[in-house]
Amino acid sequence: TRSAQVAAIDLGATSGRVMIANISRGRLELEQVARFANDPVHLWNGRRGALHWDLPGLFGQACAGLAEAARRSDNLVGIGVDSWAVDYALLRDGRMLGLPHHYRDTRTAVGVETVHADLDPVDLYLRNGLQFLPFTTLYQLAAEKADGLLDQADSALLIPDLISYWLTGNRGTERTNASTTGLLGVNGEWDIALMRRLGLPHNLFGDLAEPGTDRGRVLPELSDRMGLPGSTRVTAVASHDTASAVAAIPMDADTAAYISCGTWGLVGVELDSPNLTRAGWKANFTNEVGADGRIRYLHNVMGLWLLSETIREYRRAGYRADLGELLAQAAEAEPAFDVFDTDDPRFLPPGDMPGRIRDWYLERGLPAPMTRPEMIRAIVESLAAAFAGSVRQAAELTGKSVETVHLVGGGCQNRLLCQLTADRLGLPVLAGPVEATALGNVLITARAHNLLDGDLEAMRTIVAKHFPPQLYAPRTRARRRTVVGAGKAC
Ligand code: LRH
Repeated sequence: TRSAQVAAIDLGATSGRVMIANISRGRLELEQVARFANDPVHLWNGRRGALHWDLPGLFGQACAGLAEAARRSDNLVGIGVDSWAVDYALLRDGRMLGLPHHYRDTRTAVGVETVHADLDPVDLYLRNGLQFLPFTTLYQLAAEKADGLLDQADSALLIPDLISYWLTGNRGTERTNASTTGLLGVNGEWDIALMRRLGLPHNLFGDLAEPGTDRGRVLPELSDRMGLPGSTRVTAVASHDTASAVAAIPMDADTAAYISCGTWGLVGVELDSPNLTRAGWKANFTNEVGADGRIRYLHNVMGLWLLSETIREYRRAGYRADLGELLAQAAEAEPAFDVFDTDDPRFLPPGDMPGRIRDWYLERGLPAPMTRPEMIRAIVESLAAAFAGSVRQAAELTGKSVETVHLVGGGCQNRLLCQLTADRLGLPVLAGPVEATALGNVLITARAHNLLDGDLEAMRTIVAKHFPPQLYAPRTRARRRTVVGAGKAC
C-alpha cells in the first residue's frame, strides 16, 4: 500500500509547531516542518490592559506550516489540531469577537469570586471533578459576564476547535478539551443545570464530538493557497494537548505514572473512571477526559514556565542567559537550598520570576538562591520535588502501585530534571518522546483514516517501538521498587 501522511498543528503556550507523520504498514516517522514562537499580546481595552493570544498570527503560522507540509508530502490525507486547554474565542454570526484572553490574564479573580459566592467549591468538584485552577473556563466566562462581553456572543469555540473552524468552516466542541472547561459533568456531558445556575448561556459551545470525529475538508480557497490536495480533511483529535500527550505515552497504565512536562508539568495516572474523593479534592487532583474515554487523574505542577520566565527576566535585565549553560552549571552546584512551593499562585502570571522566588525564601527567613546557577538549581530541584510529591499522591489517592514514571514533552530533554525526579522517587524515570503531544495528535488522525487500527494500547506500542524512551535510574541508595497507594476509595 502507498504511504500516507497526516499533519499535526500543535500549539503550546510557549511555541507552536506543525509536524508531519509518514505512515506505511505500521511504520511511523515524524518530521517537524515548522516551529514558531507563541508571543502573547497585551492590549488596552478602554478600561484596562489585558493579556491575549495572537490567534490570527498563530493561524497564519499554522497555515504556512501546512503549506510546507504539503510541499514535503505526496499523499497528505488529514490534519489534526491540539492546543493548551481552557481558553476560547467568543463569536457572533461566525465571526470572532476580539482576541481570546490568555489564561494567565488576572481578570479571572472576579470570576472565581462570583462563582464561589454562589457555589461551594466542594460541590463544584463533585459536579465536574476538576482541581481548582483560577483560569478554568467557567471562571473566565463568569469574568466575561461581569464585563458584559458574554451578551454580545452567540457561541464560543475552544482554541483547537477555532483553528479547525477557520480551516473548514465547520464547528464542533471536542470532548477532551471540553472537559477542562469545568462545565462538563463527571458523566462526560454538558452540565446545563450548572450553566443555568451560574447565569451562563447553556448553548455556547454546542454539541460534543469524540476524538476521531471528521471535521470536513479544508476550505477550497485555503487548500489552494496552501497547495494542499483538495481531499485533505481535518479530524478532531484529542485536542487538549495534554490528552494528546498522554495518549502517546508508551506506558503500561496499570503500573506507571506520567509527567507531561512542557510549560506545565501534568503529573498523574490514567484511570478508567473519575475518582472523586475528599482527599483528591484537597490534594487538587483533577479528572480530565482522555482519548478513548480514559480519565487523566492528575495535578498541574508549574512546569518549565518557571525556567522560561526566569531566563526571560535575566535577558530583560541584560544578561546573556543560555538555559543549556545555566543547567550545566546548576548540575554542578550544591543543592544548598530548601525546595520552594512551586504551586504558590504568585508564580502564575508573567513577570520577575527570580525576584518572586527569592521573596518566597526571604519571607520564611530561609537562605535564598542568589547566583543564576543557584536559582536554576533551586527551580529544577523544586520541580523534581513537586513531580515526585504528585506521583506519590496519585498512587495514594488511587491505590495504584507505581513502578515506573514516564516523563514526556520538552521537559524530557532536561537531564537534570529527569535524574532528580528519579532520585527523589527512588523509581526509574523513562524519558521521552519529546514530541508526545504531536504524536498523540497524528495517531488519532491516522486511526480515523484507517492508516492504523487498534486501541490506545496498540498505539502506545507503536510509539514505544519507534521512540524508545531513555532510562534514568534512581541514584538513591534506599531504592523502593514501587510507590504503593493505600487503595482508599470513598
Ligand atoms: C498544558 C495545558 C494544561 C492546562 C493548561 C492551561 O499545555 O493544556 O493541561 O491545565 O495548559
